[in-house]
Amino acid sequence: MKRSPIVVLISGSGTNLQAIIDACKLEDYPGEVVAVISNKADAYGLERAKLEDIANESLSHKAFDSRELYDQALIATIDKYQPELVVLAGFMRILTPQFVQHYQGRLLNIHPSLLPKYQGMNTHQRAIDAKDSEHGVSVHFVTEELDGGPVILQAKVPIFDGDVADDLAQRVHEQEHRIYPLVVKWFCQKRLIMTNEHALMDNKVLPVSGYASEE
Ligand code: NHR
Ligand code: GAR
Repeated sequence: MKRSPIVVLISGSGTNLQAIIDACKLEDYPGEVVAVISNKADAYGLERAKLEDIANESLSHKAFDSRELYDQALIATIDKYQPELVVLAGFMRILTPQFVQHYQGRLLNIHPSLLPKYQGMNTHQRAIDAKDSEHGVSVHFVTEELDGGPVILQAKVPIFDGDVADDLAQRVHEQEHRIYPLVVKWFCQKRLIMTNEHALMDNKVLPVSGYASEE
């Protein structure tokens, strides 16, 4: 079986990266992480890549005068590895339309909220402040609209009385590590396709909350 080459973009600790690397070690997994790229030189995820003998590079946005120039350099860095799929795993830079178009339909993100709720930052605190009884995580195709691309899969977690943002982050992280490798697998199996702003799974349009949502 040929494994689909995957490039993972990170900015931080890379626990989602690790979950995907670990899944790729399974005998029948259809993907392979060929490179890890960080916009931060001190991201622990780069150490994870080194420990696994995976190519890794840091490309700091600070060395570029504009987002357009940074994203051009990022495209050049990624395309050296000829990925079929580019995975954002805690990558914290907003990407230009030019970048998103270049990888249209093969760019995934994991966002720590039940989208369309809580796009942007500080999602756990915002869910607590809103007195929500549940929270969660979404994997979606990346489009030009920030955190607005079609949702593929979500997982929910409860919010308990007295929870602080860190409790919730931890609970959400466990779910992230389950669902991201699963969605990556579906993509590599060619079961998952993005067409004009919809996600299709096995040729069926997915509902707004993604696969098997009861809403
Ligand atoms: N780019 C596009 N075009 N579309 C999306 O859906 C994207 C994206 C880039 C990143 C991840 C995202 C998230 O899951 C993501 C989705 C960073 C910011 C942000 O405001 C917002 C959303 C996401 C990631 N970044 C600041 C910026 O100025 C920098 C913040 C920092 O460095 O700490 O780029 O939430
Ligand atoms: C994850 O919780 C991910 O959902 C979130 O950052 C964390 C990265 O953790 N992403 C965003 O907030 C994007 N704005 P990790 O580095 O351990 O995978």
